[in-house]
Amino acid sequence: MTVPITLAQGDITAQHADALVNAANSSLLGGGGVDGAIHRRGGPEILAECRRLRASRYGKGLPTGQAVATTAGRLDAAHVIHTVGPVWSATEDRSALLASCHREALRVAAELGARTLAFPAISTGVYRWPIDDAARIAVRTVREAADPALFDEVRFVLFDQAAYDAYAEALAAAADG
Ligand code: AR6
Repeated sequence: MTVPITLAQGDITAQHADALVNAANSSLLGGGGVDGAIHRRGGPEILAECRRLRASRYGKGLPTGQAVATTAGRLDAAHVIHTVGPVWSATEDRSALLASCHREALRVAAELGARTLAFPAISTGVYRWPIDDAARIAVRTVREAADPALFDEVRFVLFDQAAYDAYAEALAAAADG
């Protein structure tokens, strides 16, 4: 048995789930893309909690590949789980870090009792990871790491058609394999 993996196209901040994953950076203090949208729509409570995390557990920032939860503020979710994807490199294989983002977000979600979780396409925007490769890693990792007893649904929310198609293809390939 594997967890049901679903796909949606659009803005992740318009989604309802127990937890939404943010493609953050180590500072946890905001940025563009998904991160900008989450803070804009979620409101100042999220940033306030991120600042507290920086003042306590994550004085040096959240390391790449790790995940931490905050409130979801005004978003239609109970939690935001912030994770930091690796920047794409053509010379160094950072796939394990991208897989780790997904695994750690699942681990944090399970700790919180979040049974539905929505991921964006981590690292595929500002961090330039090729979408087909990111999709393959994300889908494979979630299939392997999400315990079906703990999750009802893991959703990937893809901003554009090309990203949606890449994840659909990765999902079909994983189901065949
Ligand atoms: N909803 C869903 N997907 C989105 C949205 C949205 N509202 N906005 C963009 N995407 P990115 P990264 C897609 O850049 O590559 C930030 O500045 C986008 O098309 O958000 O992990 C952070 O602070 C792409 O496919 O995240 C970091 O500094 C995917 O989401 C840095 O960017 C991820 O794009 C992280 O870069």
